[in-house]
Amino acid sequence: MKSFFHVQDIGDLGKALEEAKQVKATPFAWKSLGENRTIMLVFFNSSLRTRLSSQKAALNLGMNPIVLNIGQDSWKLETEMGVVMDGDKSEHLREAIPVMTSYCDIIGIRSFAGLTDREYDYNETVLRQFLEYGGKPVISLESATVHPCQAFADLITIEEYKKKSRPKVVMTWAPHPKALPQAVPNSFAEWMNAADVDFVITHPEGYELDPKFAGKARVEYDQMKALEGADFVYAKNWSCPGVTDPSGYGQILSKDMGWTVDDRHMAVTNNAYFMHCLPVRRNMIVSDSVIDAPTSLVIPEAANREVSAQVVMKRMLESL
Ligand code: AN0
Ligand code: CP
Repeated sequence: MKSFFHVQDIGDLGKALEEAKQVKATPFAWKSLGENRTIMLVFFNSSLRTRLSSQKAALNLGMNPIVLNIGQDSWKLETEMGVVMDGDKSEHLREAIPVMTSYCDIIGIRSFAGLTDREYDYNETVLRQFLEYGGKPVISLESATVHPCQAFADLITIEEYKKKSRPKVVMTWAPHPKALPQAVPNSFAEWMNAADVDFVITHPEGYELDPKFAGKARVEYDQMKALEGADFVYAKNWSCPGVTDPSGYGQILSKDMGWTVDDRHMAVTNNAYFMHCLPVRRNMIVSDSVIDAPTSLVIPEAANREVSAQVVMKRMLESL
């Protein structure tokens, strides 16, 4: 595997889930696979789960992880080509990338959407440069438009907890005070469309996801109607994807607290499990009562980030 951005990169989902089960049961069984191998984990943005689960997954495989926080540990990096570098950025990505990849076998990058230039973000401009100038396998640790390690962990979690072969999974938009990227909902939609689930997306008008990710998923604008009979409720905020109105890209269109997932919403579901990728703002995205209920999966879901990361790194090591 040369890159891990999209669901297609993992191949057959049934096989990937089976491998995830094995990795979870015997995490240290491939300890020699990563011997004398190094993974570099590069963070342009904050992280708790991704940095820790990726380091742990690498250690399980016997690999050496190196973590770099851009701008804090390193020089500030310029990411756009052709600019006069007379500002606060001391080094260009064009040099920094081949330097970083000269010290590692695999590289993972967290680089959030800027949410100002839709084309720049949706072309995955930063990640593409790592592919082009790095020459090493690249893992998106949430880039401008995707968060595949999260979506894979979400699918593993659904597989573990589902009570019927084809559960109803509802992804609902929820309010947030700051404009957030679409990477998490984009990837979740992409992975659910590829999985054997009855998938429904609900959000206020204007929040339509890019068709590349929403695919054939059913969109229901009435949140309560969407949630009826759900087996899994996946909450997430995202800013305007700019599909229907490109000028709205990255904007907050609604702060309607009626969309906060609470007991009233969960009451119409099929005693659904609650999921969120974390970090979550309590009583904005979800009520204390719902996230603290026994049906909340947020902790096992986060724990599965170690499993999804390990399967991806294992596949990459096997193809080096
Ligand atoms: C980020 C996002 O919504 O993309 C990271 C989620 C994993 N969330 C925040 O910045 C709060
Ligand atoms: N879910 C997730 O990616 O969390 P972090 O931003 O803390 O890594």
